[in-house]
Amino acid sequence: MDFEQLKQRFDQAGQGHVFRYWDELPEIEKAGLLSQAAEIDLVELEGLLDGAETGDGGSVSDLEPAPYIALPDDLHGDLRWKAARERGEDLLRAGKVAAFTVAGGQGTRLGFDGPKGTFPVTPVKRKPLFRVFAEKIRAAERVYGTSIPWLIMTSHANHDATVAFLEKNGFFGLPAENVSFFRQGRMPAVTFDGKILLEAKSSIAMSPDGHGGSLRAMVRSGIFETLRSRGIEVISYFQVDNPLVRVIDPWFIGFHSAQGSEMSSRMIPKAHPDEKVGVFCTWNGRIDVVEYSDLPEKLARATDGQGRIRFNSGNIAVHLLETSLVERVAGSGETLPFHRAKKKVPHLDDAGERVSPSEPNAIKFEMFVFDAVRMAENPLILETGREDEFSPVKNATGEDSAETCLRDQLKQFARWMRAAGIDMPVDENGVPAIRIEISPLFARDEDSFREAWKKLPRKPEVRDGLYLE
Ligand code: UD2
Repeated sequence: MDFEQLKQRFDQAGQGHVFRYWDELPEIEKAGLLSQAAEIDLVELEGLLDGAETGDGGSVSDLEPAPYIALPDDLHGDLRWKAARERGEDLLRAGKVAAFTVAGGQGTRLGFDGPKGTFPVTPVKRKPLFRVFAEKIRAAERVYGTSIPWLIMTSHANHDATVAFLEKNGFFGLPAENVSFFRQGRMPAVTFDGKILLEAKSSIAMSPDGHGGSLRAMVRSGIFETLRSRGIEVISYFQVDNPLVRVIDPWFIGFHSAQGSEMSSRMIPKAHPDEKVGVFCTWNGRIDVVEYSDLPEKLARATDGQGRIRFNSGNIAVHLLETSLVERVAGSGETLPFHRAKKKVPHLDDAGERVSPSEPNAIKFEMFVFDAVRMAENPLILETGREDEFSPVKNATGEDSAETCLRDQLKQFARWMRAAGIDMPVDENGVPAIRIEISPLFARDEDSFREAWKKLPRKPEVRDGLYLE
């Protein structure tokens, strides 16, 4: 679309000010501004400004905790879990599963300069998050004799750096043709009265449209079509910040498939009422996720008859998405709702001066992938162990930091080793005194560790810095 056409559209939508400085811009900056403006769907934006489409609303008084399938006491003795595992393994062998990492976030809280997936996270080798996931995928490929495509969603800000990092590292052993990247969409920030903000004379204040934007970005990029043509049916979705995640989980895939679920989610019992995870609820007869910031304090603190947290079902952002759901939600019919957040957005004022506000001055729009749960047929929620699957790196210090994540990895490795009969002293919290690391290529869980250890012809000395691959 050329400038005149775009300008006319923006004028009609009451957003013509975006081109206020057009005449004074050098050609190259004009091109940049045009391309940003062309990215904006003015009809969608107008709908949002009218409040027609929003993730808010409804009455929380109708919320009930959502039902879920609990972890059995004896995972191996439980026939239902065994059958699920076998079913999941069949789907994996048949090549029906892809892995998908959302890595478009800005990682502001961590204060790390670079894409979060490049953050060194493991105790001995200091492997970056992306390498941990790549090794988990390679391990599953080996076990199931299959090929698992890996999709990575980036943002405009981190796309080039992310691609360059994986290329430089040879995709950590995965075939290049099996790793695909796509950029997520963006939305403009608007003032409280709906005017698009400029961050510079030639640039609109745009920001990522949330991990929920991943579904339509996947379709728009053409990668979804490629997945379909490869026969993929299930997309295993996880966040870039959690190295403990079971990237490929046969139990989960099996339960998902047996129930004919279009979207399944792993849950953990919340550690405490203020833990920053969304909660699975039933709302108006459908399963839904209420984000922690939206759950009224009274409900967050409510307990059941036995003193346990009533809204207990924490969302760790590990989902399985059926391709049929992605197609529907990312298509032209139903779309995920946008959530609004009031933010401080630096911008140009009326005089063309740049201001950095000290109070929220603008609205940003984001979609959340978990809103797809309520659009899914037969959604399923499956419990998992926190210690097995969830220790995200979000903050520079304190809860969910690099330090807590390191400790949780060490605890997991020590647990596997002790279960295999190895002498591994730990403190009262289960943390070993020495640094050890087990590559996903050596073992994926307690059982595969026991097997792999048994097979080792010469057992290595258990000492600080032990690394098993
Ligand atoms: C998210 C969930 C929370 C819980 C928690 C578990 C939301 C709103 N909340 O909290 O309920 O499940 O995770 O760890 O999701 N991302 C993008 N593009 C974006 C924004 C985020 O790719 O535009 C990615 C980001 O790279 C990360 C993930 O989404 O992998 C989560 O983002 P976050 O760190 O902002 O979410 P958080 O910690 O508030």
